[in-house]
Amino acid sequence: MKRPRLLQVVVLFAGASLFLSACQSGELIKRHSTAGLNGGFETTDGGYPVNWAFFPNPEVDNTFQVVVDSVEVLEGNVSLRVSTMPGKKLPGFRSIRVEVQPGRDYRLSLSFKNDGCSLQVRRTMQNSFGITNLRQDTIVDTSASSIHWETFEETLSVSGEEAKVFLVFLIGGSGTVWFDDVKVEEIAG
Ligand SMILES: [Ca+2]
Repeated sequence: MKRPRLLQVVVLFAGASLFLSACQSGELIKRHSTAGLNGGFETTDGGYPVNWAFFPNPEVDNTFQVVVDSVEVLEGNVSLRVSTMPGKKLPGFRSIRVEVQPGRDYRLSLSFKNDGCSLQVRRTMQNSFGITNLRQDTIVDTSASSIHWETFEETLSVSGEEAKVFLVFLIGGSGTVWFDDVKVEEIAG
């Protein structure tokens, strides 16, 4: 009786290990407890801006490069530069969840400079548990290259059970995109 149980435990453990290693190789995130959204990409750890999740893991997948850039900068001292080639997965990155309050308005803004890629930015609203997606919109969808920084800005009215917002950036094609100055700020009412 004992042997099959032990086998089950071993199989379960092996399965869990595989799952964990798949998660770890699937994306890269360096966390920092006080950096917040880090939308200017100024706080870094080991060459990556903290509190942003990059996928696929740029240290594993060579079709996706992530660099903190001090040359093409809109805000502060650095921007985020990502370079892509067509690969198995559409590369991108995701913000942390920013807390917002129902009944209030927020100014959501972000800037980018595109050289050859297609870019989508999706905004997702979640409830306070951070597990239910209540509303999702594509707020940027462009393939236009530009030699200048482009800024997207919207007024985000929070309602109902919405309590958190996060952004997902998806980058297609071959080229380079710079990002800087991502903000979610309450509009004083
Ligand atoms: Ca910056």
